[in-house]
Amino acid sequence: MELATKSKISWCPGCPNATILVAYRKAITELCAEGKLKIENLVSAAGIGCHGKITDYLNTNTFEALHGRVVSSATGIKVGNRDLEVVAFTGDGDSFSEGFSHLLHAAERNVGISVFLHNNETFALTTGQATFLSPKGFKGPSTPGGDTDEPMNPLLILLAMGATFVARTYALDIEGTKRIMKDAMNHKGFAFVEIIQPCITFFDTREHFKDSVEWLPVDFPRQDLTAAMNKVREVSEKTPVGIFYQIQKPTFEERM
Ligand SMILES: Cc1ncc(C[n+]2csc(CCOP(=O)(O)OP(=O)(O)O)c2C)c(N)n1
Repeated sequence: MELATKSKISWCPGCPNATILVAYRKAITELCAEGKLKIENLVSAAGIGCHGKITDYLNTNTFEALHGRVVSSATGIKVGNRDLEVVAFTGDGDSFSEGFSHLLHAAERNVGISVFLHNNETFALTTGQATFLSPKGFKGPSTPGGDTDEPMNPLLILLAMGATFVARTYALDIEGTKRIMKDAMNHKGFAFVEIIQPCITFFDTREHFKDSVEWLPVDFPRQDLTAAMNKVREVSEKTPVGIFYQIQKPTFEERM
């Protein structure tokens, strides 16, 4: 199965968007080999931004949405044909600044799609402005004196909205990212994965994350909402990755 296209990769050399692409291609290949996915049933959708170029490099069905509208577009695709496996790639600007309400309502309704957030904590394609996920003090063209806001906590918000699968991974850990992507795509219901994706040009956090990322213990109580909320709120030197929460509930398309 050839998942590459003829398009020339135009991300900055070394950009972790490319490792997300590799992890996703591996996830698709393995899911197809395991008989859990038919390639003709897969739709890879993306929003606008550097992350959105991923659809150019994927020989699957693809959909490029307007800025901030990938989750609502993916919802429409899923509701239109429930046999499809729909994956929505988004950026922190794309879903937490521009298209926030669409994301919240899809989680609340438990739409059966997977949302993969490339969290580089900045609007990268437009040269590094602050988003609502940028840390306090973040300096960029829109905040030359430093962002005065505290960042939102994306996983806490998704847990509060009722997402039935909530996970985090690190883009430069290709095997770990692939594993989480497969689990998300196998999940029946709304799966949200924050992928920490350092922007090597406008906000290079690789030094910080290379030592701080730490997998959750295997016995982490995944069905305990309070435990998940406490874990994603923890402030420490370490950044926990793994599946924080997973439960089963009727999906939006089932209830329709
Ligand atoms: C409605 C609308 N507003 C603004 C823009 C300009 N714009 C294009 S890409 C982009 C930044 C995207 O940032 P993010 O979603 O975080 O993705 P990244 O580039 O970091 O992957 C913006 C603001 C647009 N295309 N459409």
